[in-house]
Amino acid sequence: MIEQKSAQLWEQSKTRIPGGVNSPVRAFRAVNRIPRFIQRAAGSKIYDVDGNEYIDYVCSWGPSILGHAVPEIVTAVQEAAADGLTFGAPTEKELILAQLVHEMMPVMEVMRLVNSGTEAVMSAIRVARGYTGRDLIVKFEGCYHGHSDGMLVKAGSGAITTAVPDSGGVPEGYARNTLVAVYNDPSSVEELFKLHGERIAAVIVEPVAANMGVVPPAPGFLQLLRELTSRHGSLLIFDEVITGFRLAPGGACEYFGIEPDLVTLGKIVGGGMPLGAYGGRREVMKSVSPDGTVYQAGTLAGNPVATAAGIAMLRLLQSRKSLYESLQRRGLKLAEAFRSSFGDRVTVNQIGSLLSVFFTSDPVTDYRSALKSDLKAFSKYFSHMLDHGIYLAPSQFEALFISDAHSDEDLRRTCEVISSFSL
Ligand code: HOZ
Repeated sequence: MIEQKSAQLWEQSKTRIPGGVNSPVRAFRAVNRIPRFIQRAAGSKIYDVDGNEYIDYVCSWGPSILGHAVPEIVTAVQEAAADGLTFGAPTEKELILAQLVHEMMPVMEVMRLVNSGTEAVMSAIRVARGYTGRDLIVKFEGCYHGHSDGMLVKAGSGAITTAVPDSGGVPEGYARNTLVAVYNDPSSVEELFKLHGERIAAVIVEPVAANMGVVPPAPGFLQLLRELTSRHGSLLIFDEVITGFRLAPGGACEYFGIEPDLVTLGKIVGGGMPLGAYGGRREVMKSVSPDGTVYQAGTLAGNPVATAAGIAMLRLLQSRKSLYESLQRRGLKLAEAFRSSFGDRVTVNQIGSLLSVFFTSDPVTDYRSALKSDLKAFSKYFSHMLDHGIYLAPSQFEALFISDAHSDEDLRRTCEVISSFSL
């Protein structure tokens, strides 16, 4: 496979951009390969600058659930752009998008549009603190909630991949307000509430952890979080940056039948454009300025082009009634292919259109069990897939995303490449 242009661009980019990339995992460091510089994408395929075609299972880390360059979304973007790129003033589109989000996720009674998942989480946490008058936040080892200071404590995603789960540059004072529990371990959360219950503003969780690889919640775990937070007057925040509109039209809230107090959304709510949102119970969101004292603002918040893409995306999702069953069918098919080809050398976690193959025979239920994976084996598998035209996240600790654009032929080819791999 030719990778000459990617290699050149990467070398040049390293002189101006740390690691040559604008987000660490993209450097392919964990898999020791040259990152692909992407030229364009369409449907299920992504094309690099050397002219290679790949079946893409990164899907821009989630939002391309309908595939790339969906005509309705592209047209919405073009039309909105022709009317002006940014106003720093309210538009009707923001209201339409907020109403659509509420229809699909009723728990989002009131919401703010922001620019990314990181911003959504940072703001939701501030609201939780402002509303409760408390400082402490509980997060889970290996869960990733963007790169704001307080969330880079035992963080997942690129933070595990690059071996800095506790980032440099985070003042100890910030980190001290973040308590860390073990995903899927009720006693670890109960213990924190026993010790600090009256000081905990919120528990934030990825309802399906997808940044230590995919780790679904054990039965009853999310219910326990709901029950404990309610009992102690703390808020429950679902970080649905990955699960929102992906697991079900109403995300994990609908899938698991749980109503958190606040929800955070990222990329997918903007149809793949830079947009995020946070929101939830009206009473809690009353804390946000100018109605309340919690300050959060931004010229690009609710940007008209991103909002137009979000509206187009959510309308499409609403119109495709069998989308989620069909994504689940494809998820099961790939999971089965991995299990039958790799046997008990791997553990495959799959839920709907999210999947991870862990190179360990033990069950993966939390951060520590995910860390038992054989990273050399992962790297070999990644290279095999890449060299055969299958584009996967370059880290053991990320998800494989399936989209509606993945055709039967794409799946057949993917299964063929999987079965030709030997460790
Ligand atoms: N941390 C992101 C995935 N969970 C990676 C984002 C990117 O590189 O675009």
